[in-house]
Amino acid sequence: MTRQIVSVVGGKDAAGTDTYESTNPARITEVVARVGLADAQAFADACRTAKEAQREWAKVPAPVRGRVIASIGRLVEANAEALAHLVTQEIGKPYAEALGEVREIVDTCDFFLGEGRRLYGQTVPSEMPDKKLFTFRNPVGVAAVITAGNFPVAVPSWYLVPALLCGNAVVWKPAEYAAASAHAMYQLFAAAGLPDGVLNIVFADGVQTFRGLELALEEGTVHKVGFTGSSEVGRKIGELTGRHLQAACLELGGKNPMVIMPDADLDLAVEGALFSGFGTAGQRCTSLGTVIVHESVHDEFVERFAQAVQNAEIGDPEQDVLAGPLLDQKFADRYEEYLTWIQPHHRVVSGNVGKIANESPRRDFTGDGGLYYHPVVVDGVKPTDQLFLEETFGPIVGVTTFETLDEAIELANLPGYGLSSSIYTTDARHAWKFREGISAGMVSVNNSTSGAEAHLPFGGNGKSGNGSRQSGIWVLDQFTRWQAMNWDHSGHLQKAQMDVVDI
Ligand code: UN1
Repeated sequence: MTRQIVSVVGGKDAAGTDTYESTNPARITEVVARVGLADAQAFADACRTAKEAQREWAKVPAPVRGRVIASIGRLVEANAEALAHLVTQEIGKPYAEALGEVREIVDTCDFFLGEGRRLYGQTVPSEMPDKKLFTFRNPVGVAAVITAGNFPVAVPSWYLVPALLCGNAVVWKPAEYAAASAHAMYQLFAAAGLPDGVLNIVFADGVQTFRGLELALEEGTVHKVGFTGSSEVGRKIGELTGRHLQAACLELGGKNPMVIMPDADLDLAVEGALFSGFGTAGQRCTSLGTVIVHESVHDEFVERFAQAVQNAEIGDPEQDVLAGPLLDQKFADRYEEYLTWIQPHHRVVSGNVGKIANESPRRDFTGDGGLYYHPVVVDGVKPTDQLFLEETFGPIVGVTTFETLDEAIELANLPGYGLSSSIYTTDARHAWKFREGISAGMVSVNNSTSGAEAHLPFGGNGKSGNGSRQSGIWVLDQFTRWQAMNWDHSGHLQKAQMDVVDI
């Protein structure tokens, strides 16, 4: 049954001016939802509605807001399977992963419900007697949250939950191709007792969203932008918000390296590379980009890795598979472009790269016309190759070699992203050296590049973001502004730096 969904602003459905069809990538003729799309003015109006609602929401004591977050967590948990099935149907994420993704919303709520009873400020000593200094966290106001569809519910919750807990209102613009999943999550959040207008969901295409955001920033109705998506769009959002003297929270792409030392446990490394590279069909921002393997273990690693990839189950995401189809037609088209980056000097050790052989690389594994591709492993990648330097959002992993750890670290940093990274080694000294040298926001030792836990700081540097961090206590700095207060009870004017007590 096709769902009909529209934006919800101030608790009311808002009809769209255009329609988008969100389809099931495992059966591309199946329309999951018909989505009414808003225009720029409607986006800006939603921000105004949010601003009004935020005034009252900020007055609700933080522990009470924490109780609402607790209810959201319970509601999501009670509806986890239905939501996960919808995610699988709409974006083709294997069901076990989709359930894990829903679990991540609950984890996020579990963390922040208690933060409602902390949200600590500080008492700070003054340089003068009879004077007290304090700090407070104030909400920023309205957060405009623009999210991708590869994690259609968990990653949005990383913004929504802390933003709401801190006393902000939110206008959330999810990816159109994941609209039904986002709408279902919105309904669970709304049912937990959020006052109308505190959380709003607006469906719009990229152009209208950008214009709407521009209008809202000019009107002063957006005070923080959270964006997860490509580095290219992130740069535009960063420029726009920068013009309004705001720093957006940007979570962008990655070209995440995995270094394999000669002393690594190769079984573990193969398993890690398989999941990092091809879980979620390689469509996580934390997915493995390039394996940087020591030349002494290169041949053995590549042979075992290629074998593991050949044996991996790709197919119906409702089944127990490593990967399902790509997210959406747009992503499949883009992925086929990335395949053209494969050069004659490369050695394709797994998968089918039909473009080169003049045939489609798509593989109809289930016979339902899904957007499936066989995972590709490309050996002999050079540091000057596009395949080495740029993100390839999809099931393709490059392999290159190194001689010294210093060289491996240099190679790992070379593409200029800085989201996730991994090293496989049994020597702790190598792991510590890698941690210090890698410019990534996240480092794994003997583990996948993907699969960060929901209470550690998540985020990247360079082309992966502007240093902002989500999750855990660190995200509080995105959704609150510090306010410093001094209170003098000496009964006379004490001047800082001028009336300092001598001893
Ligand atoms: C993303 O792809 O945008 O660390 C986020 C991970 C997941 C989140 C990925 N928890 O792989």
